[in-house]
Amino acid sequence: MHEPTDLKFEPYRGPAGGWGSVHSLLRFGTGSQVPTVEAMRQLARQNKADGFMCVSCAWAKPKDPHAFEFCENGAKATFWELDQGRVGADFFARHPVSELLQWPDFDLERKGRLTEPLRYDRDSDRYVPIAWEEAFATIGRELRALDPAGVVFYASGRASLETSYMYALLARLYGNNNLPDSSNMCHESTSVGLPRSIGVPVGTVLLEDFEATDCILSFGQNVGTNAPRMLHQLQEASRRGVPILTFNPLRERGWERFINPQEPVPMATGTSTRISSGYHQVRAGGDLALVQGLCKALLEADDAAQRDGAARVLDVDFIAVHTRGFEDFAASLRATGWDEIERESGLSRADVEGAAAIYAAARSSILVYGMGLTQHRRGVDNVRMLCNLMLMRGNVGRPGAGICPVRGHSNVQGQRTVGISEKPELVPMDRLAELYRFEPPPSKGLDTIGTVEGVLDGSVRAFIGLGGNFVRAAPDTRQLEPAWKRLRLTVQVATKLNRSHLVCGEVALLLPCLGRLERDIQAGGDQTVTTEDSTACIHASFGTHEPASRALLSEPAIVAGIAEAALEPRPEVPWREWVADYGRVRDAIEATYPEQFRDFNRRMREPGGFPRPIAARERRWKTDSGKAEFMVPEVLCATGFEDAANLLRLITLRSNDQFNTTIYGYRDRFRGIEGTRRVVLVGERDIARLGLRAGQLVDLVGDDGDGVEREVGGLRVVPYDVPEGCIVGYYPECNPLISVAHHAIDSHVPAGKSVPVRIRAETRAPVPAGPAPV
Ligand SMILES: Nc1nc2c(c(=O)[nH]1)N[C@H]1C(S)=C(S)[C@@H](COP(=O)(O)OP(=O)(O)OC[C@H]3O[C@@H](n4cnc5c(=O)[nH]c(N)nc54)[C@H](O)[C@@H]3O)O[C@H]1N2
Ligand SMILES: Nc1nc2c(c(=O)[nH]1)N[C@H]1C(S)=C(S)[C@@H](COP(=O)(O)OP(=O)(O)OC[C@H]3O[C@@H](n4cnc5c(=O)[nH]c(N)nc54)[C@H](O)[C@@H]3O)O[C@H]1N2
Ligand SMILES: [Mo]
Repeated sequence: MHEPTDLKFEPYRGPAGGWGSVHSLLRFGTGSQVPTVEAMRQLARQNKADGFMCVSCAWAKPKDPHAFEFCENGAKATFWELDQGRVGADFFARHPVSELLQWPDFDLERKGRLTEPLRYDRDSDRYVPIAWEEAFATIGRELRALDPAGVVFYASGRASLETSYMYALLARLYGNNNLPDSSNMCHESTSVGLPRSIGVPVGTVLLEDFEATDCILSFGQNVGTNAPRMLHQLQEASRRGVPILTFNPLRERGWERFINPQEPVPMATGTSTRISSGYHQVRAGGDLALVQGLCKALLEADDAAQRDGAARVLDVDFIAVHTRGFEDFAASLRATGWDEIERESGLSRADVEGAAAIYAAARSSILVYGMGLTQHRRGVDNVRMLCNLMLMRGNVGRPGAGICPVRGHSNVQGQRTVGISEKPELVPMDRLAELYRFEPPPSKGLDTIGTVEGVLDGSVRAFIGLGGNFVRAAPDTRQLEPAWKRLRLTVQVATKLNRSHLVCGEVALLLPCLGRLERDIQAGGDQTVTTEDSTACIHASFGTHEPASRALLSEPAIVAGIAEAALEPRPEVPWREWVADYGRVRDAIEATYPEQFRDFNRRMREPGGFPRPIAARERRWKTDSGKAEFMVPEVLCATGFEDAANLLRLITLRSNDQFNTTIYGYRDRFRGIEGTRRVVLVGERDIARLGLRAGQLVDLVGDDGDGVEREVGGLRVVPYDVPEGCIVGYYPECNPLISVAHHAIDSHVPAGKSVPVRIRAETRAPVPAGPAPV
């Protein structure tokens, strides 16, 4: 299996949605992912109160869903899980692991669903079957022999609240808080930044706020690909005449135009709705300067209003009653020159002032943002700057207003809510101690960066993965893989085969689980699970599809199996009863978090989900000072490195044909790139300046100054509309370029949106075979 390298590039002229998305779905998966009658039946249940919650993104699910409440990518995720292909012992008998390591990500997952528990047999270099009981006994034996400090329990954001609660408890009973999750690579800058500014780790916006808002600001999020159902709220707002301002280095099609595939007239006539009314191509890492500029323009407009006796631009009452630190922030705004703002943001003063005037004219504004802000060296500051902008006009804690981080995995926010966290202070340890009569481990656990460092230096000895593709999603892939093979134990709980499963520790187990769409029957009958969306609403999810194999266990059953094998039994923790009836796990969650999950088993069935109480929504500020806090930025560049001649800021991002490391195909429709993912997008001026030509093969070379050689070779240059000095490549192919040390301050999110690299015009890469990191 080889990675395709033939590039077809043709700028896409269509809108997001429309027939393009219908065609894309119809041509999806030429093999075993073809939509069947059963797949269509499942799609009709997607994101409905009596159906299942999409396994793709975490966007909110409305109370009154459309007939088809899914998007192109949500449907792809559904088909992907309903895959009719099967990967069992016979597959591995044909393909040794060393061969599979040469396969691209696409071909690994495309083979279908994993069907039986497997263990790696080093002599034959193959995965071979193992009975569940023996698998659990092996894990139990290994865990009992290891020092808990060196064992990591990773979770990838898809597992239910029930599974997550049990998993976090397993780690703590075992003796550590080593509970990193995908959030550590994702919105952790949010989880660290928002509490400092507004006292809560999650967004304050509900779906209904979109109906009441007067202005929407978007920063660093690609709605058309990564949260397409939000386009319904955006389209409705745009039709009401609500200004939508987008700040993004790339012109992402979803923020430009949309045709709702569920509306017959626009579909027939091809009339799209304009989404953004203003589009500003900020430099990668330029948002601190940009937002400083927006805030400065507000302050100057407020000065003018005071001079003229006009209505104030700042919400002075809100600032006085609810915030702290405004004077210092205002002083920093006055001290910052427009020349610096223009240079760092790459935008003109007139553009920034124009955008600020639109924001100032709106009564209530919503701000949405994504990875373009969190995955920078100054990612936490980025998030706090966005809060500054909202606080100046009192845009937190009232209808139609608020801050809205767009979460990634479908239950990533929920996993944190029920205890998957390396930070003990975020978990009600007293409650856990009381309920389960043990002493929870007091010290901070390993996050993703800590885990990578620990694997590299040998202090981490075992890795349990509840889903995900850690080795591929993490930074510094090329250093990580050889070190990973020295782990004593690797356990991967998964639905489909990926590269992380092939980088095996001395003892390696691959445990296949039920997917969320599948019927889950336990001793107590049919089971339901729950998830939390980006707006902190909790939903029930029922699987009805026939499981991919009879040998699959549910995730709660696997967690319980490991727990029973690795821990001393204690009557307070009824693992078996929990597995028999997940309602009992929900009772335990409610007992642990009584305010958040009051009456959980009943309310989980409410259409649209039930909202958890979020203090900032009610203008209660759970910060140290009891007020919302303005932050004074220390620097105005988020990259963490100095500009230098020919040093470029590499943005690593997703195509329209992938879900994280799951590659659905080689077609990034909205960007017009087809046939290969081995590309680098470069602006025309940089192409000329660096003496490159379109279609040329080049290498990217990391420039971290730590002496480690980092390169990704054989990428084709695609001329693309990006700001000067910024280039774009795909995640995860470019991850070998990211040094593990290049992460956000405090939140430790790998800084994948401004990676310092150079382009080497003479490629040294042979025609690439296999995925980038080998
Ligand atoms: N179909 C699909 N859906 C997904 C996913 C998927 O892979 N596929 N992944 C899920 C997950 S886990 C997550 S976290 C989300 C990710 O969803 P997004 O947050 O949209 O993540 P990215 O694709 O990485 O795109 C980041 C966006 O930020 C912009 N950007 C980059 N650097 C900067 C910057 O410095 N400033 C600004 N203002 N913008 C910048 C990029 O141009 C891009 O539009 O989506 C979730 N949903
Ligand atoms: N350079 C760069 N790196 C990045 C990013 C970036 O933008 N740039 N984004 C980061 C972000 S935002 C994230 S969230 C991480 C994602 O990192 P991860 O969450 O670790 O990776 P995924 O690709 O989402 O994991 C996919 C695998 O999950 C398994 N899986 C799917 N469904 C289930 C299920 O129901 N149960 C179980 N047990 N397993 C299942 C399948 O085996 C599949 O192969 O990557 C991060 N890495
Ligand atoms: Mo994510």
